[in-house]
Amino acid sequence: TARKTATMASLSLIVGSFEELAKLLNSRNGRGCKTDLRLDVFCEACSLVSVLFNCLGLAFKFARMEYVTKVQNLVEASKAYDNLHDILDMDIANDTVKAPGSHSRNLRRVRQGLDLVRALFEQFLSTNDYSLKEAASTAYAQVCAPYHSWTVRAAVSAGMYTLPTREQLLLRLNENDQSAGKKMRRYINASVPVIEYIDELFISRNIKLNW
Ligand code: 1PZ
Repeated sequence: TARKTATMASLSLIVGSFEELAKLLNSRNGRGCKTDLRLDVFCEACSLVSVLFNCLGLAFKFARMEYVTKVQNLVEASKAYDNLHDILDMDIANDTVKAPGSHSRNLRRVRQGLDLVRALFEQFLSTNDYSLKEAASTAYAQVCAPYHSWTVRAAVSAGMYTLPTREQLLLRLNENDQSAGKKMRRYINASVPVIEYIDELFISRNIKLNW
């Protein structure tokens, strides 16, 4: 079926696109300067990640919507702004960096999504004895919970009980323990420089990351 084909190579597609981003960030432009990350290229990689949410079941539909809507907002922004730093500079000029629905705020939230997946994969790889629920709970507590309201944290914690097993997740991703492990490790390595690059955009403009 279409859905099956769509999820077939999903992990490979995600990993490949983040490795491309990491490679771009490691390269220098013609003037020997660090390369800027283009918003449209970034959004394309981020869009692929949402496929993972299809494998987590109905309870995480809300989380998926939440993530997809914010990526979509950035896709819209990419029609007017070339690079990630352009939306920050624009929001700084308008004093709207943290304003609800602003591009910079959505960038911060999407960055949280990417980091959540990274933390989940770290937990998944750390031991075979961890259920997906335990791995996801730890990842969520590390990356997102500190910034979420009590209501959101309670809803997420209830949703954790509906997560599939490790085996079901691997099956839905069309992976086995070994193939998934390799790709998860590659995602971790490739996403770290992307996440650090985004953090540096905020920090270098004197914006703290405590929100
Ligand atoms: C693959 C990872 C599985 C682990 C499961 C953990 C599930 C996390 C559920 C997150 C629920 C998000 C609920 C909504 C939170 C919003 O209040 C905030 C603030 O939004 P704003 O006020 O700025 O409009 N949104 C966020 O913090 C965005 C967080 C995105 C995290 C979810 C994305 C996961 C993406 C990966 C897809 C697999």
